[in-house]
Amino acid sequence: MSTTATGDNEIDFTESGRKLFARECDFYWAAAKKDGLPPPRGIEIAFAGRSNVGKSSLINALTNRTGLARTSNTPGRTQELNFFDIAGAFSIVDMPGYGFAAVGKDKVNAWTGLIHHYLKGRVELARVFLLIDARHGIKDTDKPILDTLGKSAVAYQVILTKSDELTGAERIKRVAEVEAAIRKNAAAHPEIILTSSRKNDGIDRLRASVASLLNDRQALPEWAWPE
Ligand SMILES: Nc1nc2c(ncn2[C@@H]2O[C@H](COP(=O)(O)OP(=O)(O)O)[C@@H](O)[C@H]2O)c(=O)[nH]1
Ligand SMILES: [Mg+2]
Repeated sequence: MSTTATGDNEIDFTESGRKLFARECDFYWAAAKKDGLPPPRGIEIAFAGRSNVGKSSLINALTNRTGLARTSNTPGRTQELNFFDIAGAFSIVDMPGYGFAAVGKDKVNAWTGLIHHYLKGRVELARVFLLIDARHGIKDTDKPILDTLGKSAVAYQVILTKSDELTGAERIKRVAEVEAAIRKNAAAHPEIILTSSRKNDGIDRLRASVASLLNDRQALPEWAWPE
């Protein structure tokens, strides 16, 4: 359950989150270069993470689609920032996966440049969901993006993926470890969400977190307001 404190009351955004993601989702823009970003049309929420972390699978699970974001077994295939309109309410931005060694260095530098440019300068960007594979935790390849997020004004929230691969005890240990690692960073949202796209675990919680964020920004459409 994701809640927002409003005086004495806690609002439950679970149903709001479900409604938000049950409507149309449409791809509308791909940006491969810094000067190729779309004209602003409202709040953007970006998904970032290492190649193969399960980002496309998570976006598909969130939106109840099978092929919205392309999932593949070939790491490093998504090379642009892909923008999706969610119910006319906000945009999801699927960022290129980083940390994939088998592509050329020039290409890696170009992607890194684009990612960092977007994270640092985009006014519409309300939050970055930073995906971390629950099996591995935070790795050295995650450090550059953590540094950038720490320096930019945008808040980020860690989402652990593939939780189905861990036992209950391993999950608890991993969450505690990642919490400890980000605790000192003011830009980090303290709540870590454990997810499995495969088992549909944590998906409602993530949707609720998005609804709560939109609500904070006065951008939650009336049709998705909590009852
Ligand atoms: N066990 C498990 N595997 C997953 C899950 N989500 C994705 N995967 C697998 O991880 C690989 C990469 O997934 P993909 O969504 O394409 O990752 P991306 O490169 O970050 O977009 C694929 O083989 C998926 O089947 C999950 O929730 N659990
Ligand atoms: Mg992908």
